[in-house]
Amino acid sequence: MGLLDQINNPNDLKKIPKKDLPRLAAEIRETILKLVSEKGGHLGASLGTVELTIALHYIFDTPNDRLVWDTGHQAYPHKLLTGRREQFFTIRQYNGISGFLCRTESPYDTFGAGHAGTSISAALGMVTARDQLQQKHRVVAIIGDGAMTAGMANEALNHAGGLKRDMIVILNDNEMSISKNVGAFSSYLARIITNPLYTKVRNETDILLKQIPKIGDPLLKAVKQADRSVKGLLSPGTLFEELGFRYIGPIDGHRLDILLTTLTNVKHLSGPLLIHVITKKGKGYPPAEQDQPAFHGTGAFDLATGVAKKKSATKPTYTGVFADALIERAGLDPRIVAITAAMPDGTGLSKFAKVFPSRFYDVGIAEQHAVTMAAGMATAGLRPVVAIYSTFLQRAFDQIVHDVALQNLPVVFCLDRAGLVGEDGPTHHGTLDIAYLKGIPNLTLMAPKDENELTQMLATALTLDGPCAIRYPRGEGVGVPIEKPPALLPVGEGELLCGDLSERWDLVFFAIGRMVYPACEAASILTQEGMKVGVVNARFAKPIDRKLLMTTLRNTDHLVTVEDHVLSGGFGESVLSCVEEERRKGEIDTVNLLAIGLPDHFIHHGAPSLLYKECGLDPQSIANRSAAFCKMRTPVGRR
Ligand SMILES: Cc1ncc(C[n+]2csc(CCOP(=O)(O)OP(=O)(O)O)c2C)c(N)n1
Repeated sequence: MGLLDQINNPNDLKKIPKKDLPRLAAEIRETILKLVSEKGGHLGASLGTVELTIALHYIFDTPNDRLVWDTGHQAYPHKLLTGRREQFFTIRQYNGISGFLCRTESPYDTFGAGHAGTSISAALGMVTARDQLQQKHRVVAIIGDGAMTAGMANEALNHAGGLKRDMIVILNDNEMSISKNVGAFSSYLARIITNPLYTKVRNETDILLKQIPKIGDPLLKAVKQADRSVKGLLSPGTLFEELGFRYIGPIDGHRLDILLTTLTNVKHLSGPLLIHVITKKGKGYPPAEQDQPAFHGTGAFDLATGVAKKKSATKPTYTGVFADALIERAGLDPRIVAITAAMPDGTGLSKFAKVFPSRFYDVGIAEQHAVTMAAGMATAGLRPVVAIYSTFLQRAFDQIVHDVALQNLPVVFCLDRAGLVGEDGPTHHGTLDIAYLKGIPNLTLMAPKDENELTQMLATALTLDGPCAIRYPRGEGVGVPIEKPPALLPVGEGELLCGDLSERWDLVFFAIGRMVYPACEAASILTQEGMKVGVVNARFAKPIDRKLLMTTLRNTDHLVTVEDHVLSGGFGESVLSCVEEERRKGEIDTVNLLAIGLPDHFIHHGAPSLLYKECGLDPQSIANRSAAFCKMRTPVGRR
């Protein structure tokens, strides 16, 4: 029986002698590697936090002491040590445990996460609650150097340094975001790590720190004072200390002895502490250490070689098509620049960066800044394209409204991963963007039915004088040929895909984006059952093609909208309100309208096909619901 098999909770962990903990670390790594190589998942960050996680649960009294993990993708070792060993192999799968942190999953997951940069704010909230309720426990935020580039992490540091409450921030510094970390803060951390003089002082300070419980506070203060002044001389700066944190480190995050000693010694210190821990992404698995971006999140791979198992894609991905189309546009228009918020690979922009390095900006995990920076660029004559996943753009809502749309600036937002994304689950589904964007004046909102239309939409967006957003799904496109050059689309016009306007239909599908093809399939199922069905590709969620809507409504009594977005505030609601306005004007009679889309609850994780089926968005379900709707709403005499 291995050591890991004996651990059902952190109390079991504490029974393991310290000398055996490196063996436990090896077992945890082996288990994570087995899981991710077979099923895919987040690998690199979790391999990097193995020793840190063991040390934290070993020294702190979790869950009474609160560990607040940032982002959550590095928490596989935490899951293994906190009672989820047996479900571990279900991670990210339908009905399995989450790949991120989830309060409903375990009391050890003190705060849900998936988006980066939240941990210090959440931990500070817990600290203030603890103090107000006169409780006694430690609160520890664990945040990566990438997540530290997020605006809110800095807002929280600023607040915490000012409040001076007892809290610990562990900066898990592996010099990587998903790609290489960017920015001045990252360079600052790199200077701390690489300064040999400073490292020497740090080792001496470690020895002093070991004595801390015995020497008491006055001497500690003196030691820290001395340490601070020496650091001031030798290190590039004392940023954290100036912000009100005691800075401890940098320490080797793979040395359990150092981690255990440091955590034991600092556990009882008061005030805000920042422990700078150096780790390696992918630690212990050479392919992941060597290609850190590829093994951040990965599909199944061959453990011996690190080579991906996935059958190579047969169709181009939306991401890839977007990148190629943008490169082509940028070749024609030198004003075009591209911005990503720490997702150069995920958005496809790393390809753009290779072709146009001086026109590419990775701003770090700083979506708000990305949007306002784009607004500034647009005021000065550039044509910025901001590529941010639908879910992460939620952060920058006010910047889109206040800095871009209100000034009617020509910024193009490319929202990859719109709709249900699958295994990453509710933190990552892009199912709210139509709702948060459609109410913004001046903004045009499109969603392509396939990858060719994506290229047309991008080309069209870049001709507009105001802001525009294009939402498109994760993964492979439909496999249609891509026309070159892409045709420009008339703004606000959809297209009638099937159905003859000279005859009457039993129903018309008004579908948008990725749901257009499933609606066509549903239409052919119903046609085989003898119904007459029209299908419209709406293309625009804003403005809605009212003319086409009215034309089609003159041909039918039944309209069914289909979208991969929440119904509340979605495309169907916009269509409904157009129909209602026209009805009030007397333009049309009463229409039976059914909106098919996502329900008003958060959708869990799992393969996209399973999730879409569960939500009734597969072709057969769309057909069944629509047929039942028509039957129910058709007067008996006309059935
Ligand atoms: C708001 C937001 N933007 C982008 C992402 C995508 N993302 C997930 S992990 C990650 C990098 C995090 O880097 P770091 O905090 O250093 O953790 P590491 O993976 O290096 O351990 C990014 C950009 C996200 N989760 N949240």
